[in-house]
Amino acid sequence: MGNYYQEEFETMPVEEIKKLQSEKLVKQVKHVYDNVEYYRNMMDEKGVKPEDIHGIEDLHKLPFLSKADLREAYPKGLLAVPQDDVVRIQSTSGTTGKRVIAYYTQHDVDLWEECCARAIVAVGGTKEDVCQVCYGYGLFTGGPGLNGGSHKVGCMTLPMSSGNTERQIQFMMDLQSTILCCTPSYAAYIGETLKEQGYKPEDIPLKAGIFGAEPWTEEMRHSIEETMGIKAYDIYGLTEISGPGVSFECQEQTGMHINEDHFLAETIDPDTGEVLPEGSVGELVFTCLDKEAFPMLRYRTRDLCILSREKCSCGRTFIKMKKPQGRSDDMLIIRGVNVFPSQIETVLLKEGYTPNYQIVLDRENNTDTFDVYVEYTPEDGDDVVKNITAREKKLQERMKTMLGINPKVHLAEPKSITRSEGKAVRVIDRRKLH
Ligand code: DLL
Repeated sequence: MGNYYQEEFETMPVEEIKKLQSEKLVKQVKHVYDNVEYYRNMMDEKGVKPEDIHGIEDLHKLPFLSKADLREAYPKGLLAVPQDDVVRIQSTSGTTGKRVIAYYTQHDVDLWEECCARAIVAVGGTKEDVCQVCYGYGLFTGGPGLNGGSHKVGCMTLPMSSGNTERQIQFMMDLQSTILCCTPSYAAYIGETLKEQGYKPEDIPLKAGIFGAEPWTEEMRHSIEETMGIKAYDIYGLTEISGPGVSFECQEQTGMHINEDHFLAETIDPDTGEVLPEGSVGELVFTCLDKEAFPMLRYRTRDLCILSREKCSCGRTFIKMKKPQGRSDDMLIIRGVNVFPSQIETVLLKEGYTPNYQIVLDRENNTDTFDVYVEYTPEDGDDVVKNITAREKKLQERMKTMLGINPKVHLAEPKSITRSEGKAVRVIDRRKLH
């Protein structure tokens, strides 16, 4: 059994959660229909009225919202309350086109921060902890979300934002931070810098990390845990739905509990839109059950993952999502084969390399070229110089087995690949330029 921030909800029997979700959904659909012309038109087009929604069993009748809708309704077309009720916006950049702007009433901010507080308590956080938040602050939701959650728990909060790694380490040591919140790629960088400065895991005051905002593998988790002597937990979220804390990991570390009293999750077949049974890989779709200002209904995230309601030893009853396997739009198609950057990360870490890599794609003679740059570690230095070709060949073979196609692997000097302080840039796709 674990610690909870809001035990009444986090451990609510599943039947009761579903009842609560049904009640909230009926009200939410009416709120959206009455206040958001854009979605009202979509419902009218589909021939659905709020009266047709009696509970979660009717969810499938509602139309999906997608990033394209957000773009079309930009900037305020999906706002569901008068602007005077809005107290905050957050925003995220898409890969193409306009930014997403999400709006919050005070109720929405509280709800979001409570979700982040649940995540902090789930990793063992209490008011005695010192929580160092090095997600970016500002428009990005990472910093403000975890900052608010940390306040709610009563931790001493260090609003560091990302970057300036020397200063991060100085504050960590001087103030004895116990919980670190940042992207996993930045955590790996902080860990690498600590190691270079001569700190051993037992010298580092941290006990836990709350890492998310980008895909990362189990291998990367183990590598960070070892370097820093901590437990590394996953946290997931997206700006459209609120920010970090849509789901969070508990001490079991086998997937993230979705805050189901606020966010209703489905997985669908990304091609047909058909709702899939729990346990199969599909695109995650979320419905916000009680957000006021920006209440997305059936929002397609593009994230691919599996939902599972297996009993959890932490006592939480919320459904779990497995680590997202990547976004359907991050998937690379190289010479016709589907490749996720996370597969490459898995191979590298298994073979004893660091998670510092970059994939470069280009086209030559109408064929895709596929190069993977991988750093060797300073300790490997002499051996690499002697055996570079053999080492590259071995990695290449391992990747071929995992991916089904052959990349060209280049071992690069330590520190030659740019480090990330936020979301890592793993792929440079020059094919688009031709
Ligand atoms: O990244 C919110 C966040 C901040 C989550 C801090 C966790 C921690 P966006 O910038 O809108 O919001 O990006 C959302 O990032 O659809 C996923 O593709 C990806 N993502 C977020 N968390 C994870 C995770 C924030 N734990 C998009 N694992 C999402 C894999 C993640 N991908």
